[in-house]
Amino acid sequence: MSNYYKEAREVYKRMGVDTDAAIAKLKEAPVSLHCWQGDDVTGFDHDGPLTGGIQTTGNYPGKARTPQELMDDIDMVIRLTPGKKKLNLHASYAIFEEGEFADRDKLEPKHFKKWVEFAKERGMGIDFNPTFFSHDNIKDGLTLSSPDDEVRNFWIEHGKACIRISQYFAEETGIPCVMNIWIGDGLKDIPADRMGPRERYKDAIEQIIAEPHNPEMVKPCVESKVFGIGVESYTVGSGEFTLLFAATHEGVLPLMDNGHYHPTEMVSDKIPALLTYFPEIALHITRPVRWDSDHVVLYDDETKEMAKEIVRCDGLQRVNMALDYFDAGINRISAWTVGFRSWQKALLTALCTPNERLKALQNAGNFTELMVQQEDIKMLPFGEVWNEYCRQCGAPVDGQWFDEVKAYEEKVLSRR
Ligand code: RNT
Ligand code: ZN
Repeated sequence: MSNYYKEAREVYKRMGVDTDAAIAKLKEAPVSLHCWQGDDVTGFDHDGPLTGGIQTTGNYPGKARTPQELMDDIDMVIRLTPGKKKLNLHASYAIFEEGEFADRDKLEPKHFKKWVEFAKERGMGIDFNPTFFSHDNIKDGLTLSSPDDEVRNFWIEHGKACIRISQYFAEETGIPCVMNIWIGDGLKDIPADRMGPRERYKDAIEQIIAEPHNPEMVKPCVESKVFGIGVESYTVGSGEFTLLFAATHEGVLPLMDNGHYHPTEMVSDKIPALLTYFPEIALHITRPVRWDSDHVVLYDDETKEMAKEIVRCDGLQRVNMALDYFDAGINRISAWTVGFRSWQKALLTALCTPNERLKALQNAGNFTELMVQQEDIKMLPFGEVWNEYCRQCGAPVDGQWFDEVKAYEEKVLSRR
């Protein structure tokens, strides 16, 4: 243990913060690492473009093209980041044997066996996402809300298959699987019927979650959105729709992606609102720049504020945290690493905040001192606590991991 850390620990102690306890707590909080930063949300089951109103921008060389390459890259990220992880997979990352193929409605647990082995060897649980985009069977931009029975039923079957696969993940790893439903369904221009698609979507999700599963081990979520590229005028799975769906369906969690709100709406403020009602919620942590641009998560104000809310609501066990961003314009390993480390920093900062003391000041109406203390906290020697956390996790401290990325780029990524 470094003398710098020992000194920092004393500084924090005087503020009423136990940094050793903070470090110990963070080590136990899982964060879901999204597989899709490694290959620009391409997956392995199709050749077509990324659809569904989302977009990766940039053309940095070295993207993963095969399951093995993606796994190798994830291993790099695991090495370069502290903290407990789950693996977050999309259905489009199914791994087929030579010559084998199963369409989305026919996917089976066996198509994810290699991922299960990968996760188990690394002691990780797995979260899952049906893939309702990048596929030919999307008609007029609609999937689960399509008026075409054949199209809609295809996607309902896909959802059910994903419940079965989620159950398999949970059984194999012994860790609950969070299964997130997000559809890009919407309209580019003024709708003639806003309710019909929502009624169909509601019925479709109900059919999907009726697929047998252990509710302790498989946790379906519904993710909302404001708009997507090409679907600017109407989104079926809007904020109200998904929140009310989760509120009225036992065992379904609302999932908030902080790129999916109007720019002045803050997910940090929504976290305590939802935790007042739901036993558990889920998050997609991203960095929206002007729109749902999915930039790499940084250690910025709103990221810190979201982490603070989770921690001071005592929500580390109730909030299922997942990263969701995809930058194709920079080294993808670095993008993954910076984002994961930033979220870890935000959580550790929150855990090193004298939350009880600050709450007491607020409740006593002592707003002058509250402001002073909140400003003082910003100058605490957090970097030393962060370094200590990295060391204890066997991960490199800041300033000592990027060279490894550069070497990997030269040796591996540049040859792809
Ligand atoms: C899209 C949603 C969704 C996706 C992933 C790939 O706007 O955020 O969660 O990013 O499923
Ligand atoms: Zn998302």
